[in-house]
Amino acid sequence: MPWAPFNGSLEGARIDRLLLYNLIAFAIVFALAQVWIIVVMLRRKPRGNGLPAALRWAMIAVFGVLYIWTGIAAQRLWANSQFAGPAPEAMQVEVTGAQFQWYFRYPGTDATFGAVRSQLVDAASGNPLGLDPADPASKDDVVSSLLVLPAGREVDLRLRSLDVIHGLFIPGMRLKENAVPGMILHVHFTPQTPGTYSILCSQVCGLGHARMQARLLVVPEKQFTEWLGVREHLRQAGLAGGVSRP
Ligand SMILES: [Cu+2]
Repeated sequence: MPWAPFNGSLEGARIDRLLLYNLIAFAIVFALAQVWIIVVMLRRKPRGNGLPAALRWAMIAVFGVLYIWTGIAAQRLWANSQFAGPAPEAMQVEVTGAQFQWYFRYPGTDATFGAVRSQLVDAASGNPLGLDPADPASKDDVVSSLLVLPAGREVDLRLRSLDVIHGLFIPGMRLKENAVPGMILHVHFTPQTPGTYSILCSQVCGLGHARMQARLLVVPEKQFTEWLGVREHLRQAGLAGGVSRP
């Protein structure tokens, strides 16, 4: 679709295709309905009992099938992506929405997210997520305001919110899921094409909602490993407390 943002994810092509089919199907229905309205208006006098019964039933059947197909196709696409679950080897990244900023957390070499405590949340002192220093698993967690992902690898995002409902929206990945306080929601996708993509908030979450934006950087695997390695090193050296700027 030429009017849609560039799609950089593996799953996006199927979503685009479904959107296009829906658009074509309903554009045809819309055009036929308009033609029919004009024909009826231009007819001088009513003829018989309107449409022949066979034609009427045929139209109902065609529209019925079309509506049911639309519903099933969309449901299958959504269910496949949501309920099938990510592959076990998918990369884990945590996304936290807060008024008015996105934070991205990588679990580090131990592959375990450290404990977070709401009492410890303090963005000014560099701990915006409230990482608990007493938990050994939190020592190597990397928190970034830039989402960097390797191309061609499936990512399992866990979404959290620190305050109100936010909506993680990455148009270039055809991805949208809410971040709800008190819940952890998962969404998975596979970024494919290296490049920079916009990350927005799709829920009106307060006065700063419009500037709640971030960037997704899709890079080759090697570059990603280097980037994460540097972040982990800085973190362990105590140079980057909670959050590291890109
Ligand atoms: Cu928001």
